[in-house]
Amino acid sequence: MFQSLQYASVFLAFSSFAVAAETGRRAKCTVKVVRKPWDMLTSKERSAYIDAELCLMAAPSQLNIPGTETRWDDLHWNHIVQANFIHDVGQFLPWHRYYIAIHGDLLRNECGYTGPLPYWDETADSALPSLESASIFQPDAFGGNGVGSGPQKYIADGPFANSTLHLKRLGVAPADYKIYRDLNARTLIGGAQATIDACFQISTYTAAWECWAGLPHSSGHGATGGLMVDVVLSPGDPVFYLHHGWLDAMWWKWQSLDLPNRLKDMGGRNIPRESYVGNIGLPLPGPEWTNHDGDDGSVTTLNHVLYMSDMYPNVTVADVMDVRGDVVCAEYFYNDSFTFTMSRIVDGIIVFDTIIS
Ligand SMILES: *[C@@H]1O[C@H](CO)[C@@H](O)[C@H](O)[C@H]1NC(C)=O
Ligand SMILES: *[C@@H]1O[C@H](CO)[C@@H](O)[C@H](O)[C@H]1NC(C)=O
Ligand SMILES: *[C@@H]1O[C@H](CO)[C@@H](O)[C@H](O)[C@H]1NC(C)=O
Ligand SMILES: [Cu+2]
Repeated sequence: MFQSLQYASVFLAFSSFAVAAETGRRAKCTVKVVRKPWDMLTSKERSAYIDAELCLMAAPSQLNIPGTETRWDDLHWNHIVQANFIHDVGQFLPWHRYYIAIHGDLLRNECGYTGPLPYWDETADSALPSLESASIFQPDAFGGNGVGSGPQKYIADGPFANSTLHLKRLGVAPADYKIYRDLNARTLIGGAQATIDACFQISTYTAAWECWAGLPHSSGHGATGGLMVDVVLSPGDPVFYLHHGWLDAMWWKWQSLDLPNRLKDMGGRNIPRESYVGNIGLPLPGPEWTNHDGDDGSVTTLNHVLYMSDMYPNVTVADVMDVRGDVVCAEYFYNDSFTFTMSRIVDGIIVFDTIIS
């Protein structure tokens, strides 16, 4: 039996399609924001993306939170303040979907970026002998490995070598610090085809989210190392958005295998395991979160509230289940070996529908 995947699509080697300049978050989604692997961006798009990231790091903070100096800090804050509530729980994938969407919105709305949003094709890079040769870790991309012999190896090349972060974990006084990394190719094994195929085999969200949150998620953090292995502070490294972009692309591909069911399939605990938060040095979330989570019981539902401080309004999990909807308004392009059999034109882009046996 054949199942038509209406929206799985592939980017063709044509680079001359237009991308909408602005897509309002709460406006109707008319022209979707294209998301694709970093290597599929043109060199002009890549440098425009880097410039927009630097713009966010230079733009003044608009949140009234002690220690925030830049827009980058504002974004960082959202992850820091609820790190013990957005990991190891059912809202892990939807929350991070919303988070990377608002990051993309800030780039577009506040820093004039009009190109595609890149993600890290970790399946391609999982075969590399060393991450030092990965395109994203080159000096014209996100810079390379951290250097030095201290416990924190600060990156020394690339556009973010001098970027200054300010926020630390809750309860630790804000202070200037730089981005640190410790590349480790071996740990990118979580992107390997066999590993992600195991997650694609699972048919319910309740089981699948734990699979995606396992090796595929943890290995991108571990492979980048340094700041990226700090569960609280990891979004300080701009590579975070490429890693979570990839994870979100995988979740969407998984959803696309059975859209009628998987656009509504939610679940998982809504309070993390005590051992999990204990391991990352955090307390269990208190009533400031649990009293407003939108769920009646202990299971994450479509009503679960996704919170982004005052930067963006609260939405629910239901609002982000479809990446083509008004909140996310995205279209994913994949570099893979699906069989493409039919084509059609959507918003000026040639899209190949997929037939899977
Ligand atoms: C597509 O994936 C293949 C195999 O993983 C890789 O060799 C190639 O560089 C990728 N192409 C792009 C443009 O990302
Ligand atoms: C970072 O600062 C050093 C020392 O001032 C300078 O040589 C280098 O060009 C700067 N790099 C970037 C990307 O701004
Ligand atoms: C948004 O969510 C937060 C955290 O759950 C909650 O404290 C706040 O009251 C919510 N805001 C609105 C307007 O519902
Ligand atoms: Cu996170």
